[in-house]
Amino acid sequence: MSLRYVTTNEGKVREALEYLDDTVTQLDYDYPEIQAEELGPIAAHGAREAYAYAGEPVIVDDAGLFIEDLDGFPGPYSAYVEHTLGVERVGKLAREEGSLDAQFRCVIAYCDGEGFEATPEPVDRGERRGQDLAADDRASATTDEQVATGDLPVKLFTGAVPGTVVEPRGDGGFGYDPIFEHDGKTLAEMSAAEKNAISHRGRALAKFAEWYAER
Ligand code: ITT
Repeated sequence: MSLRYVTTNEGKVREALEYLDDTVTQLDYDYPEIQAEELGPIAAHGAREAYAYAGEPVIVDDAGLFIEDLDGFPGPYSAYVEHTLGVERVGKLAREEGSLDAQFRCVIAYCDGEGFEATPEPVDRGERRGQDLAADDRASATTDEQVATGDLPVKLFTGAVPGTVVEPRGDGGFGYDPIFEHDGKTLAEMSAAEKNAISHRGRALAKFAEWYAER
């Protein structure tokens, strides 16, 4: 059965190829995202939307930079902040504020319309709209699809890497890589393999790949 990696971000796909075989292909679809403080529910909702769109098994990948010294900013708003403020200006904050401890986090969310055996990895069961909502609420859900996909289980795989926000260095990777330093190097100064070996995405994908091989 084929698996689609649903993302608009080719940088993510390049990294994922080290963990997933070539039956996995990118589906360049910008699924609707909800707002939440944690990446898990955002990724789970996105996986349901992506599955409804693709009609075949999907993973989505939601990631964010959480600067601990700034109460987790920009966290789930990382894409918005990259596109508005820009990565260089987030790096400048580091110069002004001194060293900023941070974490990069990633959640890989898998949905294929089926249920899951219990494993240590959590399952998001959504709002269970179809069963729990009153008839009036169900009627007001915007589409039948929302009612149909709202309670699909989604399996979540998380990964995180600690680091420090610094002024930009290096020209590899993508997004916030030039300003995220781990163990003396920014992620943009690492080769793809070096980044994968320590990164939030690499850790989440390694867990996913092991589980998926058994499925
Ligand atoms: P999709 O939602 O289509 O997958 P996106 O780029 O919008 O693509 P996210 O919402 O997960 O993806 O990304 C959050 C932000 O974090 C965005 O600005 C990315 O460029 C950035 N980002 C994600 N993974 C990263 C990584 O490994 N290194 C540096 N920046 C990363």
